[in-house]
Amino acid sequence: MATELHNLSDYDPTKVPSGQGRRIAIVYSEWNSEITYALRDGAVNTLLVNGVEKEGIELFSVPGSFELIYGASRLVKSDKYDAIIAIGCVIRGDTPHFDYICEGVTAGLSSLNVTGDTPVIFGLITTNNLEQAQERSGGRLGNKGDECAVTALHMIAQFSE
Ligand code: DLZ
Repeated sequence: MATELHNLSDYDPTKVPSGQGRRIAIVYSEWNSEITYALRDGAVNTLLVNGVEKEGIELFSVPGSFELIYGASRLVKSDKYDAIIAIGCVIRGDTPHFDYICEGVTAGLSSLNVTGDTPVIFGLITTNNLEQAQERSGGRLGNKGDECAVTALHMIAQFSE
């Protein structure tokens, strides 16, 4: 029996905390930019729809997903944001490089959530091919950027003040 896949843009708008007055940084990678720009734009749009002001959203690009760790770390240390969304896309190739990047980014972003005082939301898409990434960045499975934005608002509401 096939597993039903979750649509990443499917959320109950009545249950999303308002983002009014919140400050959110999005750090996104330029690798696979067709995908990461769509994820970034999805996150921005969902934040705006849920009350975050345009001035409350700041965007930072880094070359590749591996650099999301340093980028997010600097943003955590700045203490300027209520949440940070890290967006990247790693597509499996012919070598084990995929595994090293995925493991590195996952460990790096995870450690920021343990050591820092700002939630870092995991917006890394890791897929076997471009089609799977397209499906998750505005395609038939929604947009992971939307999911990250909603998650950020929940984390802020739960743990701030
Ligand atoms: C080198 C590399 C490769 C092969 N693939 C990807 C990828 O699919 N997605 C991604 O975001 N970045 C990739 N990179 C770049 C690394 O993340 C990193 O920028 C370089 O190894 C330099 O540190």
